[in-house]
Amino acid sequence: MTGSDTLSAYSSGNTFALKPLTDFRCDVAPQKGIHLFHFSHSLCSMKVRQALAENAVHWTSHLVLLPAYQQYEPDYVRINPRCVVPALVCDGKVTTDSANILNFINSKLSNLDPLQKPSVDEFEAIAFWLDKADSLPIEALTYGDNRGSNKSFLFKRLANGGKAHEFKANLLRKLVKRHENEKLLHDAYKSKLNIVENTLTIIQKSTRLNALYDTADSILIELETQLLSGPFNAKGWLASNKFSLADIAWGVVLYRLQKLGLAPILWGNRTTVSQYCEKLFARESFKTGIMDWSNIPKNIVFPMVKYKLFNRNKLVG
Ligand SMILES: N[C@@H](CCC(=O)N[C@@H](CS)C(=O)NCC(=O)O)C(=O)O
Repeated sequence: MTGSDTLSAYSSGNTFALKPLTDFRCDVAPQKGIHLFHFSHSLCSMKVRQALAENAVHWTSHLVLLPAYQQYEPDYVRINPRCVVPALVCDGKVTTDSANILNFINSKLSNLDPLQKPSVDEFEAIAFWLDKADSLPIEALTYGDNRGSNKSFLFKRLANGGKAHEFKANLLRKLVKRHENEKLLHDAYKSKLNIVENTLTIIQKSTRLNALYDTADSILIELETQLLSGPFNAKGWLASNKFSLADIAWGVVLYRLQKLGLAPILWGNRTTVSQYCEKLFARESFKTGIMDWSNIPKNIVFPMVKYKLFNRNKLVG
């Protein structure tokens, strides 16, 4: 097994995913203003919403309903060929990949006084920890199995032995064929199909899944070491005395691992990690970017009912 087998398919060390887009002109995207295509409960969307809140950026919301596979709708794939959320659009130009979007918001859209932000020479450390959070194989841990205790109902249902991924793979195979004459769509579906098939082989094989837990465990040990020896120990944050993008990425990742019931396994007796969580979850932008979107009936059930009533068999037909 290679190192990249135990990392997220979208982490910088992996070659499966299409390259992220940065401020890339797209005629079919909204041409004026700042727009976020996202899903309430998606981890990567959470990061971006928090970054927008943190940098006082006003934006327009476009929900992409993952349970309805709207991330595979041709209209959306023409904007984000990775077939995932989130995608950020600024005046008709698209930026994809959550870590890339976070950097874009920080450098191009921020309305913060530069003095409130970490200094330029902290950039490398911040990028390192941002990348680390991104490399955790959260998708496989979410869909893989139910070893976490007190896992929430939503996540218990998702870990169903790979059924959801088998369904996605079949849907993507159909889409590859259906759109063989439009290169952008054809290549996008093909690349996404590779990723889904690879994830499927991981979550259906306990030895590979065990290796993911080992990877997650060693990343959490690295995190604890940094918290104990870095700026957090002097009342700062993970990679700087000031709150940074690395803290946004880690807040969301630790929150998800907690929801998966994995806190006792991954950092049960590491109190510093728990203290870091408390500090992250108390941040005002965490409330705006994550908690304010956590209502399941409002953000998933009702939009899904509306979608099913008005778009029956649009994609999954
Ligand atoms: N970090 C990558 C991955 C994004 C990602 O995996 N998004 C998930 C939600 S957190 C998604 O859209 N999943 C739907 C799917 O894979 O079909 C990116 O931002 O492009």
